Amino acid sequence: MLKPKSTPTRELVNLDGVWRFAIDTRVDPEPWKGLLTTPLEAAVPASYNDLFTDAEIRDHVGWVYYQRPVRVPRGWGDERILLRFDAATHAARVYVNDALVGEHIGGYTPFDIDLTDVVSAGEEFRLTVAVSGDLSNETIPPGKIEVGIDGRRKQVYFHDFYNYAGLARSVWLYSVPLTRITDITVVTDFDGSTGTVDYKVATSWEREVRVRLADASGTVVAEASGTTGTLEIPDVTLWRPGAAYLYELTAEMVEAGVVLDSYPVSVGVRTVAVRGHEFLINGEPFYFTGFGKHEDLAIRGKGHDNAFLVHDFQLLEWTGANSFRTSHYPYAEEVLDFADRHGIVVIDETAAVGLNMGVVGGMSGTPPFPTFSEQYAGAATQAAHAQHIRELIARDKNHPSVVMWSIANEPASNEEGALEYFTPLVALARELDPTRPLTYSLVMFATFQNDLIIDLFDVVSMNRYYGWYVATGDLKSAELYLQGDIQGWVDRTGKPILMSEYGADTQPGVHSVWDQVWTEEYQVHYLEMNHRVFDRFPQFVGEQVWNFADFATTNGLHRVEGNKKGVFTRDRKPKAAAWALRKRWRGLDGRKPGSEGTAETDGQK
Ligand code: GCB
Repeated sequence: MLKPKSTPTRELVNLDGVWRFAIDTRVDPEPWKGLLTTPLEAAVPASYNDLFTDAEIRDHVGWVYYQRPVRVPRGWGDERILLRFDAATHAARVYVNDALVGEHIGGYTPFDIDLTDVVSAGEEFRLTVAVSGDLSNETIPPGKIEVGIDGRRKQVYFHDFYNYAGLARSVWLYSVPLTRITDITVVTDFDGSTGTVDYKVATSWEREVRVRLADASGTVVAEASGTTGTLEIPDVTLWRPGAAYLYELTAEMVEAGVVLDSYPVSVGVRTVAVRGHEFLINGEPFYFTGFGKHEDLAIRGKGHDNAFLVHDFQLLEWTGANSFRTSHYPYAEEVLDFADRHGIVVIDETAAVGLNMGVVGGMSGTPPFPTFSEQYAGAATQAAHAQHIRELIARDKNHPSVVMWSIANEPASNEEGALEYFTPLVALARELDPTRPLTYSLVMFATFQNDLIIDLFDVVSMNRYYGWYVATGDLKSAELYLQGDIQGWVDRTGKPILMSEYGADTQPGVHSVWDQVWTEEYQVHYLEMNHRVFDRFPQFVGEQVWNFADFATTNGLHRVEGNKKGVFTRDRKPKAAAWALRKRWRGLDGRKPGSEGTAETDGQK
């Protein structure tokens, strides 16, 4: 899927700003048929939940409406006119004036609506978008709506982060030529100093296609024609973790010497593979350091914010992190573009979080009813999950930073039905992208003895909280549990093993000379204990701490102002653990994890 871009043949208008806003219980039944009768306005992009002081809006179940006037540029008479939502969480219905023009389900992937037949160049129309944050067994992530003792509908879900909803990413009106490029796919490789870029260009009509590849200085290094082919780059500069290098591939559709459409994509030449228990980037063993993150900010909720984007990447570099996982849903595309440009490695995760009734059973892990049943994650959920995988790979397949797909976070992989649920989804992901390894993050009670699906996947990603949820405050026992757990996975699988979550809630400013939970010292000692164990296993390919920053959680949890496992606070102040990680990951304490080499004497760039 091509993102809206300004090219010699395409134009775009950004529709971000302040839109009229209302919840469905406070407007007429068909509010799109006129101006929204509301005193409220909402910022776009932003989740709507924390914008207002009204609790009824924050936890609203049902539709909300956003509305604004839009004028089509007058020069677009001979173009196709498209509307792009980078995300509408979790479902949207789009109206132009009085008419429904399109719908989409899935809160973290973009969608287009073709308005060519319903709007006119130079004219203004009323755009109304109904957005629903509701989760059910037909959405990913799944959830269910319960009616409370007071008759109120309440959203229930099985992940801890707050269910922010709304238009959290940008909205665009854009033009494309009538005869146009509809998709571009690139797959890269290299042999010695020669790089190769296999490309495929899809078009709306059969026309001549030309492709050229320019290096970072703009010099054209390879050219080809045809909808598929291979470009060769002599003396290639590879895209490497920590040393990004991007070429630009421009595809053109041509008729009688006239360029009908032109579209550029960034290309990083790199390979990814799993060999035995190693994770290879460009044929070299790679050790992931970094975090599970969230899109989560005060007031904006999951609203994308470029200032935080820049600052978060600065903090990644400051800690020496080389990677992160897009826990627990695909992030804004701007984030992946930034990672491509700055050499940060990404594990790209679907929004399939909470496929686990065992979580409701607490530490016993005993589900109140089976997870993989029609009552919860059944055929409809699986179909939504498949569609989500299609949309994720369509959007992110060309990003060099993305080195692995995470198909789910903490599914009930130990429960009956897991294999039947995941087998077709894994097959689908492999068919759509044969080049990237697959993983899923393992919940604590999915053990090496009872997990049913690991054979489908390439990398074992463990979420483990020994010393926090198990052996709380007892790091000596925790160390033994962790050692035995990892050893079990090593013996069972022989695959690369990654710790995709480990962490301890920490209130900044709380201290102790003893190992007491919630103190800054405990978080540091907890991480040190984990690292001691990881370093004993050559099969270990990485460590991603839970979490980069503190984040908002759902109302029904016993947490104080959210999840405090961040090594940074929600406003990005370092806790003691951030300094400890910086030491380890920058090699300042003697050895960089995953390296056999010596200490970096000066970690500061
Ligand atoms: C987990 C989940 C993550 C939670 C975390 C926690 O296992 O994957 O979403 O936030 O535990 O802190 O409880």
